[in-house]
Amino acid sequence: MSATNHVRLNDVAQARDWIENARSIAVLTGAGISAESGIPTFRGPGGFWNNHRPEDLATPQAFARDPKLVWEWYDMRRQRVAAAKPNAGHRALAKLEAHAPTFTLITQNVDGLHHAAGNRNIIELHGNLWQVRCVACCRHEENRSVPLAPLPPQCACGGWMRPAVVWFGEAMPAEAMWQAGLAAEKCDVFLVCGTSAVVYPAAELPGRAMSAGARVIEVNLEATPFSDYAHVSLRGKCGELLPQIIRVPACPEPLI
Ligand code: BJW
Ligand code: ZN
Repeated sequence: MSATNHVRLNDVAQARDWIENARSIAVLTGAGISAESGIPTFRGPGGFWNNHRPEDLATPQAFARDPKLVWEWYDMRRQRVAAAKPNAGHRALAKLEAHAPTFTLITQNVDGLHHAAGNRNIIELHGNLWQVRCVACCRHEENRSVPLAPLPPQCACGGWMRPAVVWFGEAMPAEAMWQAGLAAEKCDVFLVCGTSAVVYPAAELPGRAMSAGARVIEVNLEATPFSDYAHVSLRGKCGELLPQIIRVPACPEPLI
């Protein structure tokens, strides 16, 4: 039995109805939405890399201890993402932005696949894989594509460069977090897609939206700590379910 068989048809219809009639929509995405593009999630099966848990590598302590090891993991991910394409889940969200009166996409992902799919109003809570930053005093930051050899890459000042992403224990980007909170509290539908909802402060956004009166719809292969609270929790793949609940009219052909 496929995971989508657990979805109740009337829940899909309810989610679709709320989305179609929403004036303001906010979406929170996590690694699960990119799984169908071939990008491994953090905590699911296949989440280990060379016997390391990703959570143990995404820390400033791990980088201070062994920058080469941390960079090898990021280099592998950068190469995979460079070869990846947005999937049906990403595309459905891009279509939704094009039709929703007000739309904000809040992502924990660093892979840039929402941009590639065509979304524009995106808040990247945990940074971006392509930005790198010097850890020495100069703090120089730049955009670097693959390949990055030799690892770890160095700044012109001689310091190590690190990925400009948010690791555990590091402060969140204040403006991005502020905008995300605002979008959560102002929307009438909040969609939570492919996140285990265990990493804070991103994980508190669905609750904030709900407290402010939004309908909250979760789409995930598995139950999460938030599933029991969501107004509708759909169990299945983002690439299959998002196109079902996002049924916006096709763009008319341009008249020439
Ligand atoms: C599918 C699917 C398909 C699969 N379709 N679904 C409150 C309580 C407890 C702890 C804390 C707290 N507040 C803060 C903390 C500490 C910590 C934290 O949250 N720890 C918890 C883990 C316990 N948070 C922090 O440290 C944050 N910083 C902070 O709070 O700073 C405070 C501060 C203030 C002032 C000064 C200093 C500090 C920072 C968190 C940063 C997280 N960073 C990472 C790495 C980013 C860079 C990188 O990518 O390398 O972000 S960790 C990692 O987890 C990554 C992800 O964005 C994040 C979330 O993971 P996600 O996306 O949910 O993925 P998975 O794998 O967990 O789940 C995938 C889901 O998809 C699963 O549910 C599957 O079922 C599903 N799925 N295929 C649909 N096809
Ligand atoms: Zn430098």
